[in-house]
Order: sequence, then C-alpha cells, then structure tokens
Amino acid sequence: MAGPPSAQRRGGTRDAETLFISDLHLSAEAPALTALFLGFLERRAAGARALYILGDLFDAWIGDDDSSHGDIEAALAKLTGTGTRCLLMHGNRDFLLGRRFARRTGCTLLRDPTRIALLGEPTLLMHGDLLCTDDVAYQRFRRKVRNPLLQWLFLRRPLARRRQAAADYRRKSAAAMADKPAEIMDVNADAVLERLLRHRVRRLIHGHTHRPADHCIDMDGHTAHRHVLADWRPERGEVLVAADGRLTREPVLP
Ligand code: LP5
Ligand code: MN
Repeated sequence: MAGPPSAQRRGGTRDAETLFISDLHLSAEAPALTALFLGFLERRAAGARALYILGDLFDAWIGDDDSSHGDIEAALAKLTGTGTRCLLMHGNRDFLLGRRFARRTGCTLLRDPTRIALLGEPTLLMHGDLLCTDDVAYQRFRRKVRNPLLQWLFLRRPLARRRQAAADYRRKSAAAMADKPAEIMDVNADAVLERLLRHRVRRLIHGHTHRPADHCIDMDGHTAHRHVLADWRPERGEVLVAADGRLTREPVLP
C-alpha cells in the first residue's frame, strides 16, 4: 500500500529505503554542518526503513557524559521514535560512543565489520580504517586507543581534560597526515579482497577514506562492488540510497 504523499519517492515508498552515510564529523565548532544533518534527518531520513551511519558521525566523541550534542541526540531520538531504525558504527574519531548514547537516541551500535542482507544480497559494512593496512603508524595508534583499559582510564578524566586530549590527538594526526603519501591513506587492495572472501560477500560499503566512488573488483571471475561513502561539508553531504533494487547516490543540500 502506498504511504502518504510525503513518504512517496520515485514510484516506491520511503519505508522501503535503506540509507547509508558516514564521515559527517559533527562538532560544536561547525553549526552549519550540524544544521545540514538535522535537516537531513527531518526531511530525508524520516520515514525510511533504516539509516546506517558508518562511523565518524562526530569529529571527536569524548564520552557519553558529554552533553554538548543534545540537539543531535534529540533529533536521532525523534527519528528512531517514529519507526526508522538507526544503526551506528564506530569510526576512528567517535569509537567511544557507548551504550548510554545508544539508549538516549534509540540507535543500535554495530560491530565493525557487520554483514547484512541488502537488496537480497549479502553486504559487508565497515568504517573503512581497518582496510588501510599500509598506514602502519595509524594501525599502531588504533590498537592503542581501542585498548579497553586505556579507554577506561581516559573516561575517568574530567571532561575538560578529555576535550583537550582529543584536540591534541586531532592536531597530531593532522601533522602526521601531512607527511604521509596519499596512497597509504587509501584502502589496501589485498585487505579488501581478504574481507570479501572471509565474509563471503560481493558487496562492501564503507567510508573513512573521503574518496567517494563505486569500484568493481574482479573476484575469481565474479564482479564484486566496493561503494565508498562521501564525507560531509557544510555546503554538501551525500547519502547512498538502497531502494527499488539498486543503489543511488543523492546529494544532501542546505
Ligand atoms: O580522522 P582523520 O581522517 O583525519 O585521520 C585518520 C587517522 N587519525 C586518527 C586520529 C583521530 O583523527 C583523532 C581521534 C580523536 C578521538 C577522540 C577520543 C580520544 C580517545 C582516546 C582513548 C584512549 O584516527 C590518521 C590516518 C588517516 O585517518 C587516514 O587513514 O592516517 O592516523 C594518524 O594520523 C595517526 C598517526 O599516524 C599516529 C598517531 C599520532 C598521535 C599520537 C598521540 C599518542 C597517542 C598515544 C595513545 C593514547
Ligand atoms: Mn574515519
């Protein structure tokens, strides 16, 4: 049965749509970006079957006791409260998003990687940083900050000190990146192939690299697809829409 006119799109209905976004990097310092995301939730995501956020929704998440993103949490709670599932994967900047955030917003936290059925086909979802195996310094940093004991100690520190530490990590990371060749910050082809084979999928969706594209990969005579999500800017975001048997990229504009 067709939904109300506002829920109809391209001959289908929004409740048959699954949406994918990543790398928004929301922060209090970028109010126009937050406004773009809030508008997207209200005008585009509302009514969809599911919204997958594949990491780095926030520029930095320093703990669920930080109350400075109340407007974003309220908007997510409104979305999930009206029946759209919101599934959230950690990124390399917001891996401290925890159960309290999930409870407040109605979002479900996803493991990286997660395998789902999409348009009738098994599909692997990742943030993408695990695929960047040539970036050895990053992978070392990742192992350190994903250590539960280190995270527990970090979360015991006062909010102001955590905020300072996060800004320090961001600064050091930017300096380190300026010295890295661009190729090592992209995915490693063997790491991609290994994941596709291990999880027995021919479709992978991920973000992180900020190199949006749809890649075909030859896999034992079959074609696999790797869809890379775009990062968001205040003037333009992007959403990958799965509906009517196909995947389509749509701009998100103010
Ligand atoms: O994020 P992006 O795309 O700009 O860069 C990433 C990699 N950088 C990071 C670091 C994050 O940006 C900052 C994280 C903030 C988190 C806040 C919470 C802190 C919680 C701490 C809990 C214990 O992920 C970058 C990659 C790039 O992607 C492309 O893939 O290259 O990696 C780096 O730049 C890492 C550097 O190479 C090495 C690390 C420098 C910082 C050293 C600090 C020492 C930390 C010791 C451990 C506690
Ligand atoms: Mn990332």
